[in-house]
Amino acid sequence: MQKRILAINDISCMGKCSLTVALPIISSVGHECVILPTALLSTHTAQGFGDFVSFNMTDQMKQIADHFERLDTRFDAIYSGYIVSPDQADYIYELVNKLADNDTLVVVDPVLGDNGRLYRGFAEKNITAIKRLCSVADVITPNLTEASLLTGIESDGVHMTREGVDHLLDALSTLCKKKIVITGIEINDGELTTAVMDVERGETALYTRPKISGSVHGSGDVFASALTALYLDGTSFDTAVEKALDFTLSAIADSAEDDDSRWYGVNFEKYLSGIKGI
Ligand code: PXL
Repeated sequence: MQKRILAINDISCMGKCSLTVALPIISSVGHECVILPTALLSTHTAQGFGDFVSFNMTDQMKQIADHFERLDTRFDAIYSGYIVSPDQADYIYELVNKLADNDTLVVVDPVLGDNGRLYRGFAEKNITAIKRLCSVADVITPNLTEASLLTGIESDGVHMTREGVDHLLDALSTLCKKKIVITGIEINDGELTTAVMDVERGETALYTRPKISGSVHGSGDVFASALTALYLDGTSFDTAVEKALDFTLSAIADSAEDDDSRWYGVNFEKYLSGIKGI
């Protein structure tokens, strides 16, 4: 039977991220992607596109989700990303509790910032609300900046020692008691590491690849969408992490040759057909 993922994220009309990335990636793995938009924006809020317009969709979300509840639709996974306000995060927390059963995979990408800084429009209250949401997740996927914001452990959002990474994972394991994936850590110069902790098993693994270029916007959304879809496909978690990583890195390598992609997003499209690997 085809699996169904509920993706709770914004629609940034231009600047590939959030739902415009989640939909094609989840579909390519073979799952149905049902969407619940948190906001409608002209572009993402990071630099590069100047003043954007943004429409908060919390009221519409509630009406849409009420309809889903009336239909009694079952979701194999719920995957959340960009959340506009603390109130919206609290609503999503309640919704996850209502819609998820014991077998529903809950993935929370705690989208808060990058390169050591909070995204525009976010403050301490957003961090507190996202922390609460992390407690209902089976998997959380912060980048290094987000891991620091969630734990209060300082970093520049790029560099961290090996011991520092262990410390961060331990601190995050008090927020999410299942699986933690921290992306984009430069432990050694010229390399980027993804750190994974299976809290229940007490196991940690690091996946290190050469650093390709400066950051390309939307990379985190590409990775989290691929990881959610691949893990739901039945692969082991470790394999899903590696496949999602290599898919994302192929797309980033492609983007590195394209000057526009810093803000227009990751060129993932031509890699979709190979997303499951061999
Ligand atoms: O890629 C994360 C993201 C998602 N959605 C919006 C954003 C960002 C990061 O800047 O602005 C609207």
